[in-house]
Amino acid sequence: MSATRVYSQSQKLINLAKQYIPGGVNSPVRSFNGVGGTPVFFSHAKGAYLYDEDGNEYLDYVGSWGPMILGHQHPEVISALHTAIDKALSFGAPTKLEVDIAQKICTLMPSIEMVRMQNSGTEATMTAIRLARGYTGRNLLIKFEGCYHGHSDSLLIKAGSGALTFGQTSSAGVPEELAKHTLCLPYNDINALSEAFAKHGAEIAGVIIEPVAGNMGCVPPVPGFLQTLRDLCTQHRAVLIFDEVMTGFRVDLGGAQAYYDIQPDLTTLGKVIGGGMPVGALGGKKEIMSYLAPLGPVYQAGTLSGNPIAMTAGLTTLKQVTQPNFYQNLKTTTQALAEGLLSAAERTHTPLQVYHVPGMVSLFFSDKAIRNLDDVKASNTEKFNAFFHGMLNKGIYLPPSAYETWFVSCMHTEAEIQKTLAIVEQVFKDIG
Ligand code: HOZ
Repeated sequence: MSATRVYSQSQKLINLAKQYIPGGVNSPVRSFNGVGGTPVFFSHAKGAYLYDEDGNEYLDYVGSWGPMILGHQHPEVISALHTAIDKALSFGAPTKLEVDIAQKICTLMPSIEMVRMQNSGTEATMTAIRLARGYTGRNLLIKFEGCYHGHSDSLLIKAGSGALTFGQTSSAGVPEELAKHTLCLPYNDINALSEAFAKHGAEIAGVIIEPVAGNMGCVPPVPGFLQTLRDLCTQHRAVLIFDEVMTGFRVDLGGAQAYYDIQPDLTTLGKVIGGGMPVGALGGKKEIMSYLAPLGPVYQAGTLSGNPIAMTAGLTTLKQVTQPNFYQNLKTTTQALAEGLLSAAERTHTPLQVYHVPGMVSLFFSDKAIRNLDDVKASNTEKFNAFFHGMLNKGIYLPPSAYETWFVSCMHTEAEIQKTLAIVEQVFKDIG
C-alpha cells in the first residue's frame, strides 16, 4: 500500500481561493464537492502526466475534459503557439488562420458546409438553438435527460455533468416561460422519441443531442436510436443538432457522425478543435448557416471569436489527428482500458458496467446495463467516490465525479494502460 500523498499546497490554495472565487473554483465539478476531499491544484503537465503544487505526479484521465487528445504540451502545438504569439494576440478582425481552420473542418466533416468559430461549447450550442428556431420559425426544442450542452438557459434542464454531480439537474434562475419551450426525453428511448414527434411534430424547431452521451458518464446510443432521430427530424422538418463538443475529432476523424454514419443538420464543436485554448464552433448546412448574421436575421457575435492564438492551437491539433492510424490507435488503447477494467472487476467480484468509444470511457458500479440517466443515477456513487480517492492516492487522476467521462489521449501508451489497470485492481480490492 503506497503512502498517503500530501496535498498541503492544494489545501492552502483552496482555503485562499474560497475567499475570492465562489466555491474556490471556476467550474463546479473541480471543487471535489461530488467526491469529497481537497481539489488538487496543478502547476504543469507533460504528455499523459500532470504535476500538482505539492510536487505529486498523476496519470491524467481528464485531459482538460477532452481537448488534450494529443496529451499535454505537444511539441508541434507549443512551437506553433510560440510563433503565433510573436505575431499578435488578437485582432477582432479577419485572419487567414480562420479561413484555414474553417476549410479544414468543412473538409473533415462533410455535413458542415459553413462554420462559425466562437469561444466555448456553451456559446456554440446556444447559437445552434437560436438558429434552429430562427430558421424554422418554431420554438419547441427537444433535448435528452443527462445530456449537457453548456449552461445557457434553454439547455440547463435535466442536464448532466456538473449539475448532475450536485444533484440539481436543472438550474435556478431559468424562467419557467423559457423552460416550457424545452421538452426533455429519456436518452436511448425510441418509443418516447416517436411519441414526442407524433404529438408535437409541427412545433419542433430542433433536437439537440450528444450522439454519445458524455456528461452522465459515457453512454453510447443504442442501435437504431440516432437513425430514428434523423428520420423523424427529416420527416417533420426539425433541425437535428449533434452536440459534438466532446465527441468531435475525438471518437473518429469525422466525429460521432462519421462513427455512426448519421448526418446532422447542425453540429457544435469545441474542445479538440481548440487544442487546449478556449474555442467553440457551430457548423452545418449552408442553407441553415446562411440565417446567421451578417447574412441572415439570427444574431451572434464575439470579440475573441476566431482569435489567432486559439485558431493556431486548434489548426495544429487538427493536423496532428489526421496522421495515419491516429484514431485506430486511440480505439485500441481505449478498448484495452475498457476490457482491462472489466477483467479486474471480474477477478475482484466487483459489480461493474463499462462503456467506451474511441478516446472516451466510463465505469459504473452497477450490475445493471446503463442506457439512460435513471440507470446512471441508480449506480453506486459512494463506491465511485471511494474508488476515485483510492486511484488519486496512487497517482491516477480521474474526473472528480461519478458522472463524468474519462478521456484517453494518444500519449496513453500500453505502459500507461497496464499501470492504470494494476492500480485499478488493487483499489477494487481495497474498497471491497
Ligand atoms: N462538467 C464539465 C465537463 N463535462 C467540467 C468542466 C470543467 O470543470 O472544466
